Amino acid sequence: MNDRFLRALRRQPVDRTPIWLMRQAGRYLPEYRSIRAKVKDFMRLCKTPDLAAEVTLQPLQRFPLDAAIIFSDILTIPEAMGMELQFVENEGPQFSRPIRSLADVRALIIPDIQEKLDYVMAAIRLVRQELKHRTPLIGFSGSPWTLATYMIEGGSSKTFSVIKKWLFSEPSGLHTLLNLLAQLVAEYLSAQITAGAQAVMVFDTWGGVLTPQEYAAFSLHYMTQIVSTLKAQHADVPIILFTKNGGQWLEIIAQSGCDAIGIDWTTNLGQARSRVGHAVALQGNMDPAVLYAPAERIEREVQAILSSYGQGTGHIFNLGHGVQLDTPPENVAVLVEAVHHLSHQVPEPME
Ligand code: 1CP
Repeated sequence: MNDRFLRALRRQPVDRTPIWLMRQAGRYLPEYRSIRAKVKDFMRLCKTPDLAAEVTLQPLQRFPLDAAIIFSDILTIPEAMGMELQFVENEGPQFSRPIRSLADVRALIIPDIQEKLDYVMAAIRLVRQELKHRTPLIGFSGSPWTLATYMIEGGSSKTFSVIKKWLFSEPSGLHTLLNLLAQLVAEYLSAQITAGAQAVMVFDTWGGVLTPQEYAAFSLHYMTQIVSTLKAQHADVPIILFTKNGGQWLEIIAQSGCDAIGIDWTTNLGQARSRVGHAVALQGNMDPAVLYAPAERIEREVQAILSSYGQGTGHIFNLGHGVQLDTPPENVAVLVEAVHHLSHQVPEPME
């Protein structure tokens, strides 16, 4: 079995740096677009396990990646809580009735995750059957804070003014929601692990819009709660936390008990490594826009990132955020190939 992704997460010796990409399945792949042409409703695709499994495997058929990530979305949880969700073409997700008060929070359904989100577990079981032991499968969720931004703003936001107004004027209502979400996210990730996910990742896409103090209290606090719950149930399953724009908080994120931290391109990887020491592995951090460049430029960037991390295990190559939808697939092939070639390293002695 190709376990270099799991080994790097545990900071065990590897023959070369493992690579997978956030949003490795999606619109930049013609085979994904052809499925989407048939299944117009994005949530329908997520809720049909055969199709979700097929889409999960598409990038692995094209590129020799070291991990698969289950095809789904972070907004499955709010939808299971009774919030009506629509994906509007080119505008992203929209909730028809966003949460605007404590009464709205109290009116949310507390779903039986196993039952309501069984379609995700079914897709995970299918992918594991297909993959056998070829590559590990990652399960994921949004962070409580990131989920709350969509639930309260009603969709994507640039200013986050509705949720921030709530945060600064009536924080206890927001904490009630975040607490509930933390419990559900832990339950959801635990169910994904039971279904076959071999590592899990929490996407805190919008934690980086907070002040340091509010980041600790409204985002990291709840992710730490999730890590503790999961570690009590599945001690051996690695957990990756990714706060986009969270580079200044690596030291406190590392104290959450997670196994790895995802970092974006605004943080220097080598400096990040010296700041966290041996506490955690690091995942990242190429700017997805490098994939618009000619092959030589992509290769140069791969070399720079690998050199920045330096010798030894504990690095999982990835982008600093998802693959952009107008990325040429050939350039992804160049990237994966470059990581394979350039990262051969002498294994460190066994600990
Ligand atoms: O086909 C389409 O047009 C739908 C586009 C799309 C895709 C491909 C959406 C809608 N979600 C997904 C899949 C998805 N979403 C994955 C698949 C696994 C993979 O290959 O990586 C994952 C991990 C997500 C997670 C997700 N959804 C996040 C966190 C990660 C990130 O990119 O920051 C967020 C914020 C979402 C919300 C969401 N869902 C879809 C879109 C377009 C968005 C983002 C909207 C925004 O920018 O606010």
